[in-house]
Amino acid sequence: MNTNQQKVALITGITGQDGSYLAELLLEKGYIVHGIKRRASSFNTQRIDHLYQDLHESHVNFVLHYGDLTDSTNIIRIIQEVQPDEIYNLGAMSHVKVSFDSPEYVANVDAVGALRILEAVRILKLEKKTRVYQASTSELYGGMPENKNAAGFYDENSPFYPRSPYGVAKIYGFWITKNYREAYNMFACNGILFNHESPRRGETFVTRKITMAAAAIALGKQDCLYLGNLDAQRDWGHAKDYVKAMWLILQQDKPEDFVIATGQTTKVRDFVQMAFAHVGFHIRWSGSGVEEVGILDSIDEQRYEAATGRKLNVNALNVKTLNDSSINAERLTLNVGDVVVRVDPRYFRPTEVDLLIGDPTKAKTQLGWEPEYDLQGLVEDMMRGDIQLFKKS
Ligand code: NDP
Ligand code: GDR
Repeated sequence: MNTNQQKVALITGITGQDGSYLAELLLEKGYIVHGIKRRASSFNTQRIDHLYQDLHESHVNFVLHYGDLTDSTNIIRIIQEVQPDEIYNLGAMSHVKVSFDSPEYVANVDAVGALRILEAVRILKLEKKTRVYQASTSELYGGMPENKNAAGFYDENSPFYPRSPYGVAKIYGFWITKNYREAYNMFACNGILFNHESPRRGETFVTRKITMAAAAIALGKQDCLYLGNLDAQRDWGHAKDYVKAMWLILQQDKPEDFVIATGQTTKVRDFVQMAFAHVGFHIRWSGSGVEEVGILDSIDEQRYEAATGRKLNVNALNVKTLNDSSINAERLTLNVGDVVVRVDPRYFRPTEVDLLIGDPTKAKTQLGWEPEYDLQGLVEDMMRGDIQLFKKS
């Protein structure tokens, strides 16, 4: 702790979805928050710009450092300077599909990066002071049906079987964290978090891709959404709830690993329907395999207007979505019966994780963790965010 008794946290991956929510949470709790950001040729701090503080002010609670998880010297130097009470290692190349394209890089960042953090704490003799949270993932389970528990969930005792270079790299992160805990008595913990989303979710993850497309199509700015496997099932929660669990994990008396999940699983195609339903669009599926399409079956006019603040031009069966002359009229026409979702096999993965569903019982009983959002609340939060985004742009 520093002289003011304020706790000091260091977050890797602070510019990402979880890093930004966690930084907000820790600042609210009175922490001094340090974050590591990568140098990029364009701005990558949009999610945390509202937290920025001028370093010339007398007391600063939020400090960013340039750094990279592939660079041990820089990790050691930052940890030495910051002397954190808690490190949250959230930095990662986190896209499962992209990990098939850059497997060696993913191993370097997601696997060896976790080691670099732990080893820096050990080299600097901070084992007794610094607690480490490692961002582990439900991808470790790989969705193997035979590895679920008797009740049909993945829990802290379920065996792992990763199905991507990302999952394989993260399994190293999981085990090296556990090993440093056992070998050096470090307070190092894994949160095995199932998928969590938000209006700040990266735009190429499936939920955000869907909510952005549903908003854009409803506002006449996009014609069609192209997706991969519509039948994949995920246990989706809200990132705001999940960062609370990260913090709770590091506040326990003993270092342990926890599953964080909702205990519900939903198909990608059902998430599509929920997102479009927010703007009053009912989607009907037709065809099969790569030929399957989502067709606009009907529009609930009241819902459309309530969600978008715009009027529909209803014209018997010929329904126009928008009545806004400021937008290119050719792109505005959308008829009931039009295809708004198509399958594109380019989004299929060489090995897929078909179904994930987690059992959060240990987190609920031991941490007292309770999520505030259900899936409907998550979808609404994301849709509201994306409608605002497209109305502004
Ligand atoms: P994001 O992809 O939104 O954020 C990843 C962060 O890591 C970004 O700040 C990114 O920086 C940073 N990063 C990437 N490469 C490096 C590197 N070489 N050195 C330093 N930083 C780097 O992920 P989320 O916020 O969604 O996830 C946070 C963590 O939790 C990740 O480790 C992810 O694998 C894990 N996880 C996520 C789940 C989810 O559903 N969201 C579920 C389970 C685990 P930049 O902004 O510059 O790209
Ligand atoms: P995931 O998330 O791989 O579970 O990893 P993602 O949203 O990318 O995919 C979820 C499922 O949707 C299917 N899918 C598509 N996915 C993407 N990205 N784009 C598409 O067009 C598409 N169509 C269908 C996928 O095949 C998959 O089955 C996320 C990341 O945040 C990881 O970092 C984290 O560890 C895990 O969640 C838990």
